[in-house]
Amino acid sequence: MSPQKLVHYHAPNTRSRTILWLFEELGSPPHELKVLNFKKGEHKSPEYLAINPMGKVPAIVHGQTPVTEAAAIALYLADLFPDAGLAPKADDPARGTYLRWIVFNQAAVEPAAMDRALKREPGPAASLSYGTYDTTIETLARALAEGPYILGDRFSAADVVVGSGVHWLLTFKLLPERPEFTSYAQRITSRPAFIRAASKDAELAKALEG
Ligand SMILES: N[C@@H](CCC(=O)N[C@@H](CS)C(=O)NCC(=O)O)C(=O)O
Repeated sequence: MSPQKLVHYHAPNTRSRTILWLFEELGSPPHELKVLNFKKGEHKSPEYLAINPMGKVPAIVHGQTPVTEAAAIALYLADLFPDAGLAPKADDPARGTYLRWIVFNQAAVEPAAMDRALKREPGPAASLSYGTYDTTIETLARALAEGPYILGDRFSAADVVVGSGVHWLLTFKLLPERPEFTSYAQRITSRPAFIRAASKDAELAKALEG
């Protein structure tokens, strides 16, 4: 357990829910949750921009160190709390697969799905980090085909990152309803930690509205 103060900057119904879920999977280690009210522009305040100049959530601050980007935060926290067993160690043969799909989610799946959603002309496949939407989706489907998790029987923080993405993209119909995705999403969203995080996020959203 880390003796340094840990703060999670969050806003409901955003990518920050990935980190809310991760904290639940980690067994809720001591940390402070700071909820930013987007409607009031709290994510663009000078104080918050000093933490994340992008004015986006999620972010964490551990001691004096800010960490932004959901995937980097997930990697950081899973390593910080090794007892939860969500991160293969550096000398574990599963580490490469773990890192690979977390980064693939951010570098290929997210931009491919966004270009598709916004009907943007993606440009030449050879220059794009994701190549083509179809190759990206096929590659992701293969990574999930064997299952039940990205590392086989072993649930890891990679499933929190990739699972959040798959769930979100299926919800917005940005992924085809292939069994590789739908059955994975079903497994992921029925986890008690996922359900706790979703209900906590809904409560936070309600509190902000009220
Ligand atoms: N690349 C970032 C993206 C974070 C992001 O786009 N967050 C959105 C919510 S889902 C946000 O904070 N939007 C507020 C804004 O940009 O004004 C990550 O993966 O953490």
